[in-house]
Amino acid sequence: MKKIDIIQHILGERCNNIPQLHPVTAFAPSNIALCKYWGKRDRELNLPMTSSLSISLGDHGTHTTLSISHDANDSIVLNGEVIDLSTAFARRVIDFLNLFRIDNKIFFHMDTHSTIPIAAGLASSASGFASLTLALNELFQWHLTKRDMSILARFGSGSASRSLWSGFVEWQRGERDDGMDSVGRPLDAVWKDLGIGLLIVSDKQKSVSSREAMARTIDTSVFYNLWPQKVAHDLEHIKQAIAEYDFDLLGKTAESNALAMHATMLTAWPPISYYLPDTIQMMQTIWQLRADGLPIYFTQDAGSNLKLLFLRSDLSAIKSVFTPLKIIFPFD
Ligand code: 2P0
Repeated sequence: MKKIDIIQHILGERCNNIPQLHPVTAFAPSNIALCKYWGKRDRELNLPMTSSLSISLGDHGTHTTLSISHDANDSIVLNGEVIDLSTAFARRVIDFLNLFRIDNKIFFHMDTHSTIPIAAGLASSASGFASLTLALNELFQWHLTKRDMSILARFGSGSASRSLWSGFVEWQRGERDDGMDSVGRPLDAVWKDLGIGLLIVSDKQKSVSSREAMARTIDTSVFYNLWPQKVAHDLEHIKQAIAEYDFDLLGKTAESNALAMHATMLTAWPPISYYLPDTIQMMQTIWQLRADGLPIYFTQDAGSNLKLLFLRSDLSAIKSVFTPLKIIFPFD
């Protein structure tokens, strides 16, 4: 199954819509998975092996302005800097835009700006491709539902399918080979006191992309077989925790899920580790604080930085231990 066939199916006659002449701007939030997406069942369509569940980061994310270019090529500006079109970042954006050119005659100018510090490892592809999809929807006046846009955003990056909504979002695995049922779905829940802290351990670029790490894990780790079982268990507990505002259940499940994901990578070959010595040090600090009675948990993605989970009532205690710390209350 090809992406272009799915796009034609979703857009129908709208494939030929003439783009607006003025620039359009769209915003999508970054998201942090509490139950991770780790592994694809279809690498062309970015279809996941399992469902996943995230929390969006309020007004922290990516603003993308898109217009039709008068030049005979695309141009990309990222956080005020013109990007060389031969870079991996530009190639990925251009490959995505290639899916939406009418008769290959249209070129785009994309100006994208992240409100999350790049060092946080969260200026990620998720909010980037979600905001680009929203901008395309506006530019071409497709009037798509968010559900359909989550399918298109997924073609840029799997986790982008969760960045179309605020709050808690489940990306449902789906069963179909064409992925028409592999979509984001917002949960009807507000948790005002839930806090997220971005703990920067290193701002260095990771050496293995998450895309490569997922593929290598599936291909070589004997532990990967256990991952779908782990996710099924964790998803159920995270949904229960959200429904009952049970912070300890939420934190425990999210932390354990992240550790299990990293365990599958450590047992891949060649092995993959996103841990730096300071990552381990911070984890031990968190475990000690918890043993001392402070309810604080972490999650970790495909990078060395940690994301803390805590309640608003513990904000000052947490700030006194971790500096500098970027604090976000996703429902404020
Ligand atoms: C997640 N990650 O659920 C997981 C946890 C990283 C670790 O989704 O290949 O950039 O573009 O579909 O979405 C990062 O992977 O990968 C990611 P592709 P993506 O947030």
